[in-house]
Amino acid sequence: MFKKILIANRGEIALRIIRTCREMGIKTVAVYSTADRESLHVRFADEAVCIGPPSSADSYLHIPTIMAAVEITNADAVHPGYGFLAENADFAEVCAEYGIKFIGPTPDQIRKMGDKITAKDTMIKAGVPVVPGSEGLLKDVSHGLTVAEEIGYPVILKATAGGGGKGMRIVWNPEEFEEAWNKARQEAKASFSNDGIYVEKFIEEPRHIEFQIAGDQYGKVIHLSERDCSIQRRHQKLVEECPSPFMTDELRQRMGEAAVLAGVAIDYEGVGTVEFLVDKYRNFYFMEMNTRIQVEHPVTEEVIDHDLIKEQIKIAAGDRITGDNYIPMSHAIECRINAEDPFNNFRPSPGKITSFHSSKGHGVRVDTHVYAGYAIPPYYDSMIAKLICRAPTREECITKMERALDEFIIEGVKTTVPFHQRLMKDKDFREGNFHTGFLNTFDLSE
Ligand code: MV4
Repeated sequence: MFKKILIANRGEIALRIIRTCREMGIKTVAVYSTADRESLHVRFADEAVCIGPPSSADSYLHIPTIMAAVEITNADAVHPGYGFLAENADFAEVCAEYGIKFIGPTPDQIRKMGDKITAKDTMIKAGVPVVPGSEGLLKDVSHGLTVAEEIGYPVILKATAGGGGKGMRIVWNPEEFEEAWNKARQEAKASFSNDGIYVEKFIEEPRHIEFQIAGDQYGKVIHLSERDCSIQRRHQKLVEECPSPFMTDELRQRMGEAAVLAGVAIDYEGVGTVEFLVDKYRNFYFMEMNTRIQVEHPVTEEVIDHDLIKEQIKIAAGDRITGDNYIPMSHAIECRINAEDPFNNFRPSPGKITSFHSSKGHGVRVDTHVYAGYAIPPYYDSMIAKLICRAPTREECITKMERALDEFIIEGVKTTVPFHQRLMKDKDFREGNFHTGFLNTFDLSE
């Protein structure tokens, strides 16, 4: 087992990883920017190294400084958390060159899933269902128009270097195609320095249902059931839950099998997520694979009663996975509490938290790095807490969430708590009647 893990991250996930390391008897090293001096991950780690100024590019994303911190503290492994360097194949490669274990998949696996065309092609070969579309990149506009005609409108243009919604364009008819193509290429080139574009059938009003998987170093891959992440706004998830209200035992069987096939196809090592689009007929299609621990991992932890960070560390250390696929034993919902003003277009609301009282009680979990007196820096993401509730049924879980939201006190900054309170009362939400476009027509004032 590792003796000392450096956590190349900040905020709640850094704290989350430190907690598990302590329980496992592993020493921890925090890294922090000058904006995070007062953060709890700095306080609770065994050691802490300042790695630069507030700007992420000069601190949490700056590989040479992080490797220097690894070297001076003698860490034998790095946990990247999510965001920042978590899906940076070059970072994983540098770690390998230094003889440091990167807690996550291999650089090759990260690269394969980072390029969306390669990922899709890998899935086709593995027998995982994908959305009908172009085979590989589009050569030019006329190639795109031909493929679009074949699969039928509407279609969606996507950047092969994209993901998470960046660089996508929906095209409703052939007349719109050329302009959409030009814009998609420009955007992709500017954002990713890669203007490779592909096209696929646009699935209308889909649900986003993802499967948590885990693979060990000996080729065994299992799934740990699904998370429904359809409640999103501009590709930012706000609520995640398991089981998906749309799930059936039969669909979980089929999707779970496909998720495991996806993992086996790349000999996946570590914990990862296979994202699917699911249409109203319960057809499902591979969308992307995330090669990291995700923000919403507590939902799975609650319903299967396992510590996923612990599993991740054990897999990285060479342990074998012994169990079989997991099915949920209860219901869990996570509400992301962001320092944003939901009544003002979710505008970020950084600043000092003057008063903080976290919800508590049976079946209530709060993952957070903030406390009364903490100042939320304006440089990073605005998530300040994850409120996770667990109960035997979805109805009880929503009731518990309403109670937990009502007793959460956060003063000094605006938060998304009122949004969640309104959502929990929504008839369609309560009936499980929603898709990824749900929030486009959701009115907070109602
Ligand atoms: C799609 C789609 C419909 N049809 N692909 C958005 C994020 C990126 N991972 C892929 N996304 C989508 N791809 C086809 N062929 C709709 C979306 C999409 C979406 C997906 C999941 C969650 C929220 C979304 C919001 C808008 C669009």
